[in-house]
Amino acid sequence: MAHYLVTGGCGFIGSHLTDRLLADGHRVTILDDLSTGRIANRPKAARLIVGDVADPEAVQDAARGVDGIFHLAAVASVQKSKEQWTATHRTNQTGAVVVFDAARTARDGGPVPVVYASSAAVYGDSPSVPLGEDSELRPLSAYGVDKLGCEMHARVAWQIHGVRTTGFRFFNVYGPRQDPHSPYSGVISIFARRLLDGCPVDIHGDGEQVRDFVFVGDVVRFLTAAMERPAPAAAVYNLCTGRPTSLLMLLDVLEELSRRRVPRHHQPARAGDIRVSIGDPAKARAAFGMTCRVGLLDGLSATLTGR
Ligand code: NAD
Ligand code: UD2
Repeated sequence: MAHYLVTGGCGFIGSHLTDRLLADGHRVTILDDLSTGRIANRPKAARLIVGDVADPEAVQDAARGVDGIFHLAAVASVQKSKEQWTATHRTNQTGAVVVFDAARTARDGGPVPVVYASSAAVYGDSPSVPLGEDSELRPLSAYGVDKLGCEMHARVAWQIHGVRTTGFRFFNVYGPRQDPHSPYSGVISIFARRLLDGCPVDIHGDGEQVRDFVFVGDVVRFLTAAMERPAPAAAVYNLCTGRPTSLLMLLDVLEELSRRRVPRHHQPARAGDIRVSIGDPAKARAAFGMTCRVGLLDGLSATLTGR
């Protein structure tokens, strides 16, 4: 059994990943500053170090002796990267460099593999549909640029320092435990909570923007598979379903599932918002021999019931 470091392990995706790793019999150390993550998300069996992923000493200490690192700590909000440009850059890009650097000497002075979260935001307003890994990269936000920077530094980690890295461009991940109370959280968690509370929802723009929603359990399956079979070079894969859902369609389905209707308030579109984001899952399917298997109806039901 292995010992893994999970940065951001008290967050939405990181806590699901930690659950899986522990269930598989591994040891887990979490490094998290609890900025958006919650102690309550941490499985008791995981060791928690409260610290900043952009602090080299904290990360080196946390990584000492581990067999691999899952790097998920980040400011996950596109909107926040607009409001707090410098601070999010420090976490999102410097944090990744610090992690790759620590991975160089983590075990017996030698390198350990890193599996890390990139994002579909690297494509920005790329005109390709669906988006393949070779599509043009035209990030529209500081968040997207920083995630692209992570991928570039991952190449350095491999080519210069021999650290094997696998990056996943997550599309829009959803599921239980995604914080419904923060305006910076994912749209599904916000809409689901509002419906259950009978409150109006805000739709930014006309609601015809399209996303590729991925259930968190599927994300965890790809992350663990990548750690078991680390990529030989600094490979990057889409983590997506290939299925488009507009915001208005999403609301219709949520209303049907919850048997509730709420008023829809249209707000101005967010600056830097991507219009159409649909990924091509073919490269990841070929590499890992699997696909995202949770459909939107099942995933939304699980989200609404919190399971
Ligand atoms: P989240 O906010 O729930 O989790 C992020 C975690 O990182 C939190 O626990 C937070 O406290 C921690 N963190 C933030 N800044 C930190 C710092 N400076 N030092 C240490 N810990 C810090 O978000 P999430 O949705 O679970 O996102 C996980 C990863 O996936 C992020 O890298 C995010 O950019 C990426 N991602 C998420 C989505 C999505 O749809 N949720 C899509 C694409 C990429
Ligand atoms: C998500 C991820 C981000 C990133 C990207 C990948 C979150 C919080 N962000 O960004 O980490 O990697 O996917 O492409 O998970 N919206 C509303 N009303 C609301 C909230 C959102 O209309 O109350 C709209 C928003 O303007 C956008 C869409 O819903 O058009 C999705 O927004 P989001 O914040 O869930 O995710 P996104 O795609 O900006």
